Amino acid sequence: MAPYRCYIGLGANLATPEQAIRSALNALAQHPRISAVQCSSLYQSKPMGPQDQPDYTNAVATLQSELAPLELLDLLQQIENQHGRVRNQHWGPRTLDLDILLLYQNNLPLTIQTPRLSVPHPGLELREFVLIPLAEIAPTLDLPSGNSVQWAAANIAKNGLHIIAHPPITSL
Ligand code: A4P
Ligand code: MG
Repeated sequence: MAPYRCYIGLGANLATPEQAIRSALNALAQHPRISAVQCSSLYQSKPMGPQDQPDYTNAVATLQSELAPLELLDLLQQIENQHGRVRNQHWGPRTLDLDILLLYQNNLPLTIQTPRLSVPHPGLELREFVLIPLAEIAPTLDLPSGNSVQWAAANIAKNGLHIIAHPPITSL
């Protein structure tokens, strides 16, 4: 089975968000069936959804995975749970959220529509805190709309999004 090239959105806005994102990246980089983890800078963003919650720290990472898509989702949810994730309010505050944004196999984009997993992530092109970090690591990638990530990132309202830290150390 050919490996998957995966793009993962990371977000957190409770406890110690930057630490949660760094620790999640380490967990991914150390997994035996994951390699070549690379991450964007860390960004601070205004909350999308309910405004009575702290600002978010967001980043986007890319990695190569031998895990099938649902196995990858299981792993991401396990890492969320290890970081104290409690699911309550939709779009509410969270210690760690890991979303699969895009998947490629043999350089071809995959479309997945199952009750547990929608890929491409349906919110992908509407979120400045996804597009701008994604453009940092994969500017020439084409989005489901046909636009390049670079174009979409340049044309979305920034909503105060700004870099707060260099890209975390990554595996090769
Ligand atoms: N699921 C389906 N497709 C996917 C996918 N591609 N990746 C399912 C990951 N999970 C996927 O997610 C609910 C279910 O989605 C999972 O069980 C999985 O089977 P969840 O994380 O448990 O719950 P949620 O919060 O209701 O939804 P979701 O989609 O994670 O929330 P969002 O849309 O990511 O929004 N503001 C800023 N600035 N930055 C943020 O990162 N994040 C949110 C959360 C709100 N506001 C934000 C941010
Ligand atoms: Mg999620």
